Amino acid sequence: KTSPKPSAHVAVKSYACQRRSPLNHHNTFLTEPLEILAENAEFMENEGRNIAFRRSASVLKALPRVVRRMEDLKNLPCLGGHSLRVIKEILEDGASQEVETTKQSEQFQAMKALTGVFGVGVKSADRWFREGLRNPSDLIRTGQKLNHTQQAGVRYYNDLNKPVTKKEAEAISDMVGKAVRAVLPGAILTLTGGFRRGKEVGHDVDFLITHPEEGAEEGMMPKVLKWLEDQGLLLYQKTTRNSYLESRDGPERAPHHMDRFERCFSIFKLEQTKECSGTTAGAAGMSEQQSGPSWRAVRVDLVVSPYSQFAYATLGWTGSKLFERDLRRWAGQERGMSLSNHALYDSKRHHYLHASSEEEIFTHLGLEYIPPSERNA
Ligand code: TTP
Ligand code: MN
Ligand code: MN
Ligand code: MN
Repeated sequence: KTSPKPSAHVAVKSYACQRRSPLNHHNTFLTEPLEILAENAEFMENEGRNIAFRRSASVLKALPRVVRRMEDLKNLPCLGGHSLRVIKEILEDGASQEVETTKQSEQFQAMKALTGVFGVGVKSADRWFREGLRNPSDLIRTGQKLNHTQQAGVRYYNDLNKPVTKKEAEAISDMVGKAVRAVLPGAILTLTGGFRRGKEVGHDVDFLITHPEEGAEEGMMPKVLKWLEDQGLLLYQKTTRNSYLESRDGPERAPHHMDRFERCFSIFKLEQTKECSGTTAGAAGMSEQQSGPSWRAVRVDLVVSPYSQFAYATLGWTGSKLFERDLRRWAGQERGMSLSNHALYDSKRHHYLHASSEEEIFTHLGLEYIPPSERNA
């Protein structure tokens, strides 16, 4: 038998779904710079590099104490050469030259500003950047052709880039709860996303809606939206119909991380109390915000799931994104199973595994249960 590891070295598992990642951890001074490099790689559409830096940062989030020397990183998984160089530089010099240069770069700043517009992805942002555009005002000034989502994104740019507080999320939760119960008594509303993981602020508010009677949830979304619309609570909405059954094997199959639930990307009009409503300085084309300092715009995601898939939908929409990614990777690589936001399929035994709670899904996957507050990978 080999002697036990010196206690200074903690064992960290290599899949994020095998680790506990609390919201507040000890190594923000390392994870934030690594995540800047990840984001930059995302802007360059370098997915391999993006995920490598995200994984490195995530491993450091699971450590029980501050990293002080390179020695503290011995035996840790997922730390590639590039990440190690960055960490070493921060430990020795207090900052990484590469990270500082990236943060200052015109391209990084422009991509951040342009992808910060709701409805604008990396591809459009990159095209605009190469045409010399740097921020949302440039889009208006040069008369770029924008779709409806992007128009709303520009109009509410300032508000949508202001963090949503837990209190605001609760206020919206009350509104959505009322709408849901009004159109379908007995319906269940669950807060998902970052707020379910215990975050104090978010970029949006995510909800999952279901009803214990299978099928009763069908057709709910338009009714909920109409109720909210009639109350004057919606500034923007775009619904996507459920297409799970009809186009499962169709040519336009979504990437595996996207699901086929009926969902709505929306912008809510949230009345604010006096002390919360700071002045909203509007950039070009965003003047609508100035007339209404008594309310703010908030991004809200609504998803409707049949009761039979509710546990999978809840797990899938709670995040974090890296936690979800590793759950699917674990299922495939370690269990020969296929996990989606709808179901878990055992590819060896050729059957679907039913689950009525998240705990059951972890059990099916042979994983220790990790509560939402420790999925902040
Ligand atoms: P987000 O709302 O994008 O992220 P978040 O709530 O973790 O963080 P933030 O505070 O910035 O809002 O997504 C929430 C979860 O939903 C995320 O884990 C991934 C999942 N999701 C899907 O499963 N399918 C989708 O199509 C989208 C957009 C998200
Ligand atoms: Mn690396
Ligand atoms: Mn969210
Ligand atoms: Mn969301």
